[in-house]
Amino acid sequence: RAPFVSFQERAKLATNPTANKLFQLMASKKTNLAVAVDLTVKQEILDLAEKIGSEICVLKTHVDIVQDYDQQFIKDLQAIAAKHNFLIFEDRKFADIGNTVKYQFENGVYEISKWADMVTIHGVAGPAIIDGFRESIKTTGAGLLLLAQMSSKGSMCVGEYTNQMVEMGKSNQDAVMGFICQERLSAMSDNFVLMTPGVQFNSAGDSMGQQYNTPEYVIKEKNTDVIIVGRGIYKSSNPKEEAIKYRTASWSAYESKQ
Ligand code: 5IU
Repeated sequence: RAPFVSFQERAKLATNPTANKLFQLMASKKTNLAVAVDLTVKQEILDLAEKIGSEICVLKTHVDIVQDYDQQFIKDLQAIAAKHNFLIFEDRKFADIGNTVKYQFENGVYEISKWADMVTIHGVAGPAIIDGFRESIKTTGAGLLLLAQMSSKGSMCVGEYTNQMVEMGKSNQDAVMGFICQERLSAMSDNFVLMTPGVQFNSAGDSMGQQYNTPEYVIKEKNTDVIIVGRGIYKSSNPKEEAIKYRTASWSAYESKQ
């Protein structure tokens, strides 16, 4: 395994402002737990964010599933993020040509560029997709997360495609803050944040192709940095208590690598 480098040290190596911010936040708050809040009513999202905000480094949204979305929702979420000190990650999975993703990022109902600290990007369109974000993130300092691997069964983000995504990140280190991946590959340098979805303590998966690993396995064996937990937390009868369990498990797994 690659030698251990602490989040504090990785903050100094970070080439993207949000990567720097997130490494520092994780080190000071002592949490590498991100929560995927896939709820469809804004008040439910805000209530959950308020409950678990103290335990997390990142809250991941799918803003296009919120049935009663409005700009106040974003203001309220940002206030909770500021109060509890976490970042907002819109998992938009942009995939079109640069000119189109620029509109999708900056315009439309959601105006994602105005509020997201980080967004996800597929590489199918080729590296020039990143040019669609460059101008906007120059002012906000937001980070791009490249989808190098997926958790779902039969994912086609594998092999040479994955290698090319890592190369795409390395050639655009100013804009790219890290990767969504299932494992640390040797080519993934320490300036990048590695975030892993498909995490749950006790589940074999779901009926729609999702596959799960435990926090320990992901952080320790697969050597990534952040776990992304959705239903394992937001479907729980006591999300706060469950978030503490995931936080503790993933943080001790991180510390055990020292
Ligand atoms: N997500 C994945 N797998 C991936 C990618 C994103 O599950 O490879 I890229 C998203 C989908 C969902 C969250 O928002 O992460 C996982 O939710 P559950 O923990 O409820 O499965």
